Amino acid sequence: MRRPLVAGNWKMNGTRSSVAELTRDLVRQVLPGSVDVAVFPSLIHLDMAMHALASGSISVGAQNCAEESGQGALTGEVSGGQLAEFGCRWVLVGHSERRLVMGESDAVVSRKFATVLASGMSPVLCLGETLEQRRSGKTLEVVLGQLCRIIEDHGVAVFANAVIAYEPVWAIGTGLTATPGQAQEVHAAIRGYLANEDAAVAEIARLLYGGSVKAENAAELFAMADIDGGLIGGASLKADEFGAICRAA
Ligand code: G2H
Repeated sequence: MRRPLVAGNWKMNGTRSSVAELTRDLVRQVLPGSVDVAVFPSLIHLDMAMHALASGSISVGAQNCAEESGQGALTGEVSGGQLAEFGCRWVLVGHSERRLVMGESDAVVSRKFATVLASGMSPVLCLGETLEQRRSGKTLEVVLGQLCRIIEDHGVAVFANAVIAYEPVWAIGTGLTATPGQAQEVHAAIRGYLANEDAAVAEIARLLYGGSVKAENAAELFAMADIDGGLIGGASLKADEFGAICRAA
């Protein structure tokens, strides 16, 4: 019933020539009509990617945005309004690399989430625990705590227009993937948490899994009841593999 979404997070990768090659090869992929597909290039490659992908069904999002939606004196920042006007449909919010490396707090993530929505785009809210937190049995406390902050600030109804990506930090770029059972357990807890607030919203909210998803493990992850697609990092930089992941959704 929920339409799957497969999103490719290119992170800080790519050159003009590699992006030209990747987008050319993505356009040639046979993608299922039943799946939404999106890519998230670096800001400097957004324009190239949008033009190259314009003829197909792949939408484009940004990996980050400022907390503000307008324009003004904020050197180096790009606002939600600017990204929306540029043609972005989605923005990643709260990716663990930004939480842990850039020090983005739950408060910052919450303000960015609101800005993305107010600008007319859909946030992809990333949640996830570190290895230490998992080992000390705090996975659900951490993940649901991150989610709770957004619901407290903005209400649960926002998840009719926002996507959640569960990405265990220990599985990101490490080659370690959560087993389908481990991922499903957390996804079910996220959906259950949403359902306690609003059953209808919980039913339509799309929950993606991210963390070393590859062509070889995508199908078994996507077969889980509460996994509605994936947020794909490294494997999204290879058009053939990304296409195969999309076809597994
Ligand atoms: C998790 C994921 C994409 P990777 O960050 O967001 O990256 O698939 O490389 O683990």
